[in-house]
Amino acid sequence: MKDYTKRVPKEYYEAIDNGGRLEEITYPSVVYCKDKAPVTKRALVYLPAGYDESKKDYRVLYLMHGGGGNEEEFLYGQDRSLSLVHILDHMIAKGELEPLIVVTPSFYYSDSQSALHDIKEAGVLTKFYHNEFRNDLVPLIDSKYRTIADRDHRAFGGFSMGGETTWETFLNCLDIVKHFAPFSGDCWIVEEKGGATFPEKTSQMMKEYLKNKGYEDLSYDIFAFTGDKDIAFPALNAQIRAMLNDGWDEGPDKSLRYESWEEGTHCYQYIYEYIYNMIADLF
Ligand code: FER
Repeated sequence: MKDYTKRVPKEYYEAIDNGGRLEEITYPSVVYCKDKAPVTKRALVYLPAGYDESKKDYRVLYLMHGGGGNEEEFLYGQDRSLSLVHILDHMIAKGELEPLIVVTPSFYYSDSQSALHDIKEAGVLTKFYHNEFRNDLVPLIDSKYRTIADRDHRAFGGFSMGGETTWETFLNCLDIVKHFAPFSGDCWIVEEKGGATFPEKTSQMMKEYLKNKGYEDLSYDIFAFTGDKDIAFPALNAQIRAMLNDGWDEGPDKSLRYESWEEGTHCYQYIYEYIYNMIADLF
């Protein structure tokens, strides 16, 4: 059994010379959950060290923030005191992680301020986000950057409401993404925090949903991670247990891995520990 309990080395939180760099992109989209009004969206793009000098194509990991967050949150934490960029730089420099592109978008849009503090409203945005991902963001990233533009080399992960977004992306975009990393967030296909209230029904409805989309034979790789002191633990844990009982980890090239970090709570400090431990295994 692989050990997923290693701590991020302290020095990985410091900047290195010749690390990767960030670009900010904006792109046209529409308000998919409401009136299809045009909006301009924003995302940050991490280009690993060597990107500019090489002619290589790179894998892409999309990472979605949680409720009340924004495009920067996943890279710097809720209070901006951390840096996932430094951790990635160190891992890549040490050869612990193949260089990759990381994209951090947002499910919020310019007029969605009320959803910043309303989890129900945020849940509508996370449910609809896959439209923007498929129609607007992925085509842009694949045209603007040197990506390996296929499902085997695309991953989507997210924290909390970004975990919910990850499950919705799994259900709706399995044809274009193979790897998924829901961190501390359950799937709200049945209802808000339905992973806790209706775990079996959540698992069954997800199966039905994939079947109706014609995705039931597609391979996938889900690596869920949370902490046992995380507010999302009861929901995600119950959902994953139900999914494992339902055989989601069985079948050709279908995998569902799940880890829970001792004492882990609902914040990026722990999410970075999870990423440090599992990202090289994700894809
Ligand atoms: C969950 C528990 C909490 C979850 C999301 C939250 C998507 C979000 C809490 C917040 O933003 O306040 O299981 O799953």
